[in-house]
Amino acid sequence: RIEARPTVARHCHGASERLGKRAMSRHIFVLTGAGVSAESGLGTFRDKAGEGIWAKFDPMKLATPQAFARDPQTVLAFYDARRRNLLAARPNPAHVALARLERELAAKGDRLTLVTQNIDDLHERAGSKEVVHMHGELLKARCQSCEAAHAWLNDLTVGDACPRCDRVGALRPDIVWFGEFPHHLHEIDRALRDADLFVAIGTSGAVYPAAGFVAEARAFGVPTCEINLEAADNALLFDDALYGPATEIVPAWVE
Ligand code: BV8
Repeated sequence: RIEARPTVARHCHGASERLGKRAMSRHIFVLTGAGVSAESGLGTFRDKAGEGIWAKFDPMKLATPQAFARDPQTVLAFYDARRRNLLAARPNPAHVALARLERELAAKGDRLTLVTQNIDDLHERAGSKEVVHMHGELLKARCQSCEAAHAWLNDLTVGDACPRCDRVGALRPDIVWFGEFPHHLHEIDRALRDADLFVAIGTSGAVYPAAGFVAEARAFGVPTCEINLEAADNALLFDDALYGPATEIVPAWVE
């Protein structure tokens, strides 16, 4: 476990400690990745041991619109398995701590912007009220005919009809695949500009545009902190870092 680098350990101050110092209202921007849900058993995509999801499955064969057009059944089976895994999973102390941070900031007239790359609902189940899912949601299906999004907890099959327009065969997972535009980028950009602190938690910094948010924050003069199990691909762009398992580091940081 690498302790925070002493030279720049100023920015990963505990969130509440920052509140103590606040001269004006505080706005903390948190970006989470698969690492925040790893200890809930959901698995990550890339890890140094090469055990991640994308080590077992080829994302270009499962997480692109072309893959879905070519072989929808295989893509749907991949997401059905992950949906069943998610429904059996529980939020972990890192999710709970971030939900608490949202409440504590709001109670003082301050603000947490929580943007997640994750398609799970563990932030919501832990009590977070405002979650920006930039890569979509595993528990939703979207109709490619009428564009309606529907809560979807069961397996999704090609023959399912859209509950709104009844069109058969038009439903897809409401997930942003590689090559597709992530959701809410304007809202994210505005929040990044306005933030007093940018914190990335449990993300490898391998996927854009999310991996570029830290550079944007720096360009806006926002202090940046990485909370991760190990240094991300873009670790050098962070002013400060705290390393260790999210279920330990995040509750301590929120303290
Ligand atoms: C876009 C949903 C245009 C699916 C995901 C060629 C063709 C098309 C596009 C591209 C291309 N080449 C490059 C691109 C861009 C591409 C990209 O970045 N590719 C990478 C691979 C180079 N990006 C896109 O296609 C995006 N769209 O570019 O549109 C555009 C252009 C400009 C501006 C706007 C738009 C769309 C990307 C979204 C794809 N969908 N997810 C699904 O989930 O199945 S991405 C996928 O990676 C995951 O969903 C995940 O959200 C995301 C990022 O991964 P991480 O969350 O960081 O997870 P990872 O496993 O990598 O890391 C886990 C971290 O946790 C590690 O650091 C680990 O150490 C740590 N950890 C582990 N355990 C713990 C822990 N930390 C704490 N505690 C622990 N216990």
